[in-house]
Amino acid sequence: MFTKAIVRRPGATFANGLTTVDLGAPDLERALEQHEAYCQTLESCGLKLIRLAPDDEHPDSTFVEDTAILTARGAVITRPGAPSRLGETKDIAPLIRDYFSNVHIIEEPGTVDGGDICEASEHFFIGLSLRTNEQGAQQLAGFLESFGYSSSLIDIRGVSNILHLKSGIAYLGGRRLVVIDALKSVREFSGYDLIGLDSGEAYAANCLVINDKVLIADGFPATKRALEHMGYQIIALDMSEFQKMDGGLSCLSLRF
Ligand code: CIR
Repeated sequence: MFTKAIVRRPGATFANGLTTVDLGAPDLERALEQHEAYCQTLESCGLKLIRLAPDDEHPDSTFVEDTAILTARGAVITRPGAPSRLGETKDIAPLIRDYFSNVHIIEEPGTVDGGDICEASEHFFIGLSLRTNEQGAQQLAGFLESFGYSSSLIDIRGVSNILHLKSGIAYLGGRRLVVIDALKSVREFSGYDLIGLDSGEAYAANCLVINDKVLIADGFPATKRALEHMGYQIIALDMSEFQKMDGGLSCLSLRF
């Protein structure tokens, strides 16, 4: 059960952030509205929000998920894989220490982006990507093991169109994973119930379970229907401006 989340509004430089998609420049006003709707949704799910002030020096800093891995037994401050994002942990680290007593830090030459880390109950899938390297993944696996969790590495470096592991999968609880086609045959996912996505709905893979609700991006009707049919209570949120910057629902908060 989550009770809190850290969020950070997009700063004035948001449109200067990194992106690999060709969807046009984001509109800051719309991004701010969408961010506020996201925050209000988290509050409506019972979370108390810890709101960091916007950070114009780091255009991608609204994607707070990439700066830490928060678990019930301890936290890990990451070392983001994009050089322009390295400074983002500066404000996050002291805040995490206020709430967690067991805190580790990914050290150079390791890099880890939180978007590559998918918690599935007692097990963690760690994506090896252009952002999370092998040294970072090994350091993280060791920290998770010290917390009593198992983990496995999933190499997504050859998978096109996803920045992070969680751009392509989401854990819904039990043995259920939402997964894009390109990751369906990953050996580590055998033994899970895989929920596929209709063509054209791959972006909806980044959905987010918040207590008894599932947040999904708006505009993906087949995914919404399928999840509702399975009994989930869905909240659909407009994510258009964050999608333009390669971001999804999970990226915008650190839940604990
Ligand atoms: C980046 O490229 O780092 C940002 N524009 C998007 C980060 C998205 N974060 C996430 O999926 N956890």
